[in-house]
Formats: sequence, C-alpha cells, structure tokens
Amino acid sequence: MIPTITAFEQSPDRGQGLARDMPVRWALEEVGQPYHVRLVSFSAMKETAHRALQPFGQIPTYEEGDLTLFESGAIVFHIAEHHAGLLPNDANDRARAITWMFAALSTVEPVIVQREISMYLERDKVWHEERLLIVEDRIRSRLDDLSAWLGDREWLDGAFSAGDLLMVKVLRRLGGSGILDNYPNLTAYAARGEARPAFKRAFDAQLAVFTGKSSSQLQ
Ligand code: GTB
Repeated sequence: MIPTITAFEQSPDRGQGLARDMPVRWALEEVGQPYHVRLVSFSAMKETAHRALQPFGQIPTYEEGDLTLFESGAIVFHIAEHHAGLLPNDANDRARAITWMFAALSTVEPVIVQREISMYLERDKVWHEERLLIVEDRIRSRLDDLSAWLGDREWLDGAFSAGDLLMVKVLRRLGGSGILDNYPNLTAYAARGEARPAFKRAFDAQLAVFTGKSSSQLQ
C-alpha cells in the first residue's frame, strides 16, 4: 500500500528542506517506498479534518491503510521498523540506532529550536542579545559532545541508520548560523548525509512544491 504524507502547501522555508516532511520523505526514499503527498494550507491544518490526523494541527502526517501517524520521528521510526535499510538487524545494534534517533530529537534539536525561537520571535526583546548568547553556548556544548563522539566515524554507530537521518536533519537547522563551521567533522558528517541519493530525491521533491515544478522537471 502506498502511504500518503502531508506537507506544507507553501513552506515558509522556501524549499530549503527544513520542514518536517523532509525527514519522512528522506526515510521513504532510503527504503525505496513510493509515497503520495497531500499538500495542506495553514488554514486547512487547523481544521477538524486535519486535526483528526494531527491533534496539534501540524504537518507531517502519515496514512497507510487503517494506520494514521503523526510526529515526524515516530513516522521515521515506523518506516524504519517496516523496511530494511534504516535500522540494523542485530537487536543491540538496533537499540543503539534507536537511541541516536532519540538523542537527535530530544537532546540536540531542542537547543537548536530555542535559537530559532530567539531569532524569529524574540528579536525585539531587550534581553534578546543576552539570551541568544546563552542559547548558542548551549548548542555549542551539545555539538562539542557530539563532535567528540563522532570523531572520525563515518556515521554515529556503524552503518547509516535512522539515527543518522534524524541527526543530519537536526544539524541542517543550523545552516547559515555559522555555528557548525567550528566542527569540521560534523560539517562533513552532515554533508555526507546530504550527499546520499535518497536525500537528494527527497530534497528535490519538496523543492518542487515550492518552485511549482515536478521532481522530474528538476532532474
Ligand atoms: N514534533 C512535530 C513533528 O516532528 O512532527 C512537530 C511538527 C511541526 O513542527 N510542524 C510544523 C508545522 O506544521 C512544520 S515543520 N507548523 C505549523 C503550525 O504549527 O501551525 C517546522 C518548521 C516550519 C518551518 C520551518 N522553516 O521555515 O524553516 C522549519 C521547520
């Protein structure tokens, strides 16, 4: 059965692949699962029909037969659980890869989101500059640790996994901030993720929504 995901009809990121349909698209591309996309407007997201799929009125959602999911991390996990390629077969290796999925979303991403909130919603506050310094220090503290763990590994723990997929998508949120530049191994790690053919297909597909061109027109 071909699943259907939802994505922004008009993404505020203008096709940079920062919205959360991107990791879902990427995971589907990694495992070779075709998918449909239903584009939703900001107003449609807040309507009852969409909230029946996503209680918080957000994208992405995932529908596959009788199953409806929300939360991009849970959707990526579901895809990884049901297809080969994103989680190792060995039980312990698999548990560690899942641990990295949680680390990406609950240890690294929140501080990065705090910076975005500070940049976009708190710029007019008198305490903005001071707060931004604190938040950026917290990001650097997480990146110091992540960088030390990664060292010269290609991926976080063995072969590329859903943990890497989510960690790379989290690190991409720092694009343009300059913060990642001080971490050559993390910069190279994120670039390795972005160089994966599945990433490129997912990126092109979401960009095509912004440009109004189909993916095939872009290739
Ligand atoms: N925890 C949920 C998940 O992972 O699925 C969070 C989902 C979420 O934040 N969805 C956002 C949304 O629907 C889109 S991705 N927002 C509309 C709303 O809440 O009303 C977040 C996002 C939006 C825009 C950019 N950007 O422009 O760069 C980046 C990320």
